[in-house]
Amino acid sequence: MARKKIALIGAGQIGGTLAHLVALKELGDVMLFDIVDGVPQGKALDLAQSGPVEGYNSTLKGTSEYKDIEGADVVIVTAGVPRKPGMSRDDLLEINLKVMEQVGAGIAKYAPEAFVICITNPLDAMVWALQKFSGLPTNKVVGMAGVLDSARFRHFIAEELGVSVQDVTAFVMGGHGDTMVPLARYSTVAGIPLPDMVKMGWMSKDKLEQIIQRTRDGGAEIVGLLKTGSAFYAPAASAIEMAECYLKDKKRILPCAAHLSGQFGLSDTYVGVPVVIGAGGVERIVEIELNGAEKKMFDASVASVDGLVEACKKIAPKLA
Ligand code: A3D
Repeated sequence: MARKKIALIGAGQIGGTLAHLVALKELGDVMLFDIVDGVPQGKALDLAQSGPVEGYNSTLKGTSEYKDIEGADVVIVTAGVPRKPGMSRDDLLEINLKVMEQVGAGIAKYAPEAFVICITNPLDAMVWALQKFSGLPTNKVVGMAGVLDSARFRHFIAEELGVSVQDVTAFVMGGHGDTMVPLARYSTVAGIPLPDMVKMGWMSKDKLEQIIQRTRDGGAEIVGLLKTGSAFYAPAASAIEMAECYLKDKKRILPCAAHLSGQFGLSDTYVGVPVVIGAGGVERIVEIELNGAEKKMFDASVASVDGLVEACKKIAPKLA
């Protein structure tokens, strides 16, 4: 059986980390693409040379030509610009929308059968635009944000309670921005919902609220520390988890920016919701019940994503 082919569009901080993880996990061969000639080739060569040490057999190549992504099984898109301190994700919209147009055309021409995971910010609007520009089926184009936001929430909870991150599950829905919706009720420690952990005296309600806010600000905290770019290790690990679910038909339930057509009362919208990922891409959307307060937060988050999508339509009228 031939190895799977994984195309990584964007060979920056996340792209390089993705390539390393694909090789370490032997998920397939890597084609690293970037418009800056030399960077994808150099990173691919460096990573290939760690193969003999790490003991992986993946082939890693770099390119600046779309034809080299031909036949990719999975495409992960990080092309564009990241945030600098003081910038919001939304400030990236105009530049990254143009990038999505080029990337969408490249995927449509050379990898129309691929499962596409978008990471470029502002995430929900960019994945919406990428699906339109590429014309791929909506179940094959998905955005990575919820896995990362949930991982941040899980890390903070585990650290606070002094328990393993493995025993903490967390749920973050909505758009990937300041309005994201961490759902304490659906987040658990060994199956015990967080509000019950508060009742059991493991954590104060105030501490839980602080952690929820720190999760919302999780990206900005790292941008502030790094000063030259944004987070890349955890974003890459999160996208790899999604790719692995698809390639291995795992049917795990992960929060992803998925296309909604009627679910949660929304249509033609990409926003973070729990989905089943398997060989069919996004196979099912899990329509969990939200209480009044959660619904209010989710609606506000959707409204902010809608605003960005409207801005995309103004910049690129063919998306309207
Ligand atoms: P960076 O290291 O700058 O890499 C981006 C790469 O894209 C660079 O190597 C560029 O040369 C390349 N690029 C620019 N334009 C094009 C183009 N037209 N075609 C192909 N390649 C191009 O950034 P990064 O890897 O740190 O971040 C990449 C993106 O992910 C940014 O938009 C971030 O904001 C975003 N991001 C999203 C999350 C989410 O959770 C959704 C988290 C972290 C970063």
